[in-house]
Amino acid sequence: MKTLLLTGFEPFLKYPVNPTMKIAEELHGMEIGGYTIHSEILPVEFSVSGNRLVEHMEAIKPDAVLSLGLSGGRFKITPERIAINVSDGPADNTGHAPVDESIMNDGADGYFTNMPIRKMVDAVKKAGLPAAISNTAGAYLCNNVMYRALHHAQQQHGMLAGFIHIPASHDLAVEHGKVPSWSHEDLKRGIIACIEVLGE
Ligand code: PCA
Repeated sequence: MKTLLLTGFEPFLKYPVNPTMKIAEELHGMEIGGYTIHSEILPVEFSVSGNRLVEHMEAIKPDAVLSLGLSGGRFKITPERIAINVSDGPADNTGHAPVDESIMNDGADGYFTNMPIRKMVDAVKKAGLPAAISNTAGAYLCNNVMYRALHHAQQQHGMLAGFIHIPASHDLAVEHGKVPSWSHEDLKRGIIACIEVLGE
């Protein structure tokens, strides 16, 4: 059985709930598509999140690493195509707001995911849920973590790495008041459909 490192994020900015956290926690220990899921929750801190993810990759030595992030306002499940070597955006959970910083001075400008994102999108749609490939993960923590995972995975031959942004859950939308939302069960079903593709 292969191992999949699955990560979710803590709440951040104006989002008091992060649905990726609950999905990651609930899938921990499950077997999906030939992978045993090992979940970890990442902080939303530029100086910590990427390093923490790489530490988990080194400790767990997974065959694949898939990170989940909330994209409040999106209304589909969106596997990301590319991570760029930029950190720029609003304050993280420590108050740090980078402006036009590089993630890694010696890193490539960008990395394409090596996960089968087209097949993931098709599988989510087949499960009756809206999905699309996203061509930008932004320049905030999600892009940061995706970039670090792909940078590290390149040195571990054959390791798959990818990122999926998901919409708000209903419980977040009730508290937030102004984001489109999905049920937690549908979000989780969509992510399971994506992971099943990895086993094909
Ligand atoms: N979403 C943020 C960071 C944490 C999260 O869940 C992002 O899209 O960058």
